Amino acid sequence: MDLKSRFTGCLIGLALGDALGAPFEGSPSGKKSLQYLPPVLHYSDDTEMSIGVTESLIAEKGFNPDDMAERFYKNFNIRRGYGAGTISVLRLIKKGMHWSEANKKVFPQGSFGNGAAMRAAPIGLFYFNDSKNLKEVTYTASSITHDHPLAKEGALLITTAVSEILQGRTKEEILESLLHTSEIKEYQEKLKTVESFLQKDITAEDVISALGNSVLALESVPSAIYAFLKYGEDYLKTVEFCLSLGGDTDTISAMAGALSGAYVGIENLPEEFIERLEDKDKLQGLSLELLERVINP
Ligand code: RVK
Ligand code: MG
Repeated sequence: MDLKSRFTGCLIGLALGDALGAPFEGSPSGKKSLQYLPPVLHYSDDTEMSIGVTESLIAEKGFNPDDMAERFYKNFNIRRGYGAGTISVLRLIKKGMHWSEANKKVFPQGSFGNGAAMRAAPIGLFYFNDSKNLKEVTYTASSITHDHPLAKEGALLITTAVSEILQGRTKEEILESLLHTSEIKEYQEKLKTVESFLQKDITAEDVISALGNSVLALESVPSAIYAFLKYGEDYLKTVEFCLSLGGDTDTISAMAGALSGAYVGIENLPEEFIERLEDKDKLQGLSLELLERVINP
């Protein structure tokens, strides 16, 4: 599959997962109907911040944390449903405080919310062939708002998965690589649970109790990875499983949707929903510009 299809599939897959999940945020577990959604599918903070990450990588021809931080607050629209900690950090940065100071003002050890992992996929795209920079950039880009190791590690799992997908790896190889990536015990244990869940018949309730469905990185990134590894060759099935978890549905399905979208390519995403996705042309354009920067640095 060509890189164009994977880059676009990843960014549109993220935004569509976010937009399909947003109406069900905070819901209880159980199957959700996609029949009665509004005509335009609006995305949330997950996509708004992913746009900031992508625009920054394009404009700076690579990673510049100060530029990325500036784009985060310039793009910031409070109606998109940001986490409380991130709202405060972005406001401090806007007032002129450097991000490396602002990121410790709300939570002294940094946030361990999933707000860094939800926007990390474009970093995985940009550095898919550059494992040396992938880790460092993922950590620092996370730190802008989420300085806690659990938040940074969650983001690294997402960028690593994206880069493995772009390299054409099988799902078995991707899981193997993730098991080696994680240096944090809590993530290692959850990924081993993911591995064992893939061998059995597992319900949404099992995933919620063992892996989680909350706004915390440790309680959502492993669930998104499970959804991708279980259902990833079928984008809509992947998203529908994420929605059935309830809780932080938009972010879990944004993360799993980015992975599935990169895996199957844009041609295999559901057209009837993409047509209704807010800013779909802008997102497609950004993904192609990002690829152009990778090919012609
Ligand atoms: C609603 C104690 C901490 C913590 C720490 C808790 C949006 C806080 C997005 C915090 C995302 C929340 C989702 C989320 C998350 C984090 N000590 N508690 N060190 N670190 N928490 O505010 O950008 O959906 O209760 O940084 O990660 O779409 O408010 O937000 O799905 O986790 O919220 O962490 O977004 P934040 P975020
Ligand atoms: Mg959101």
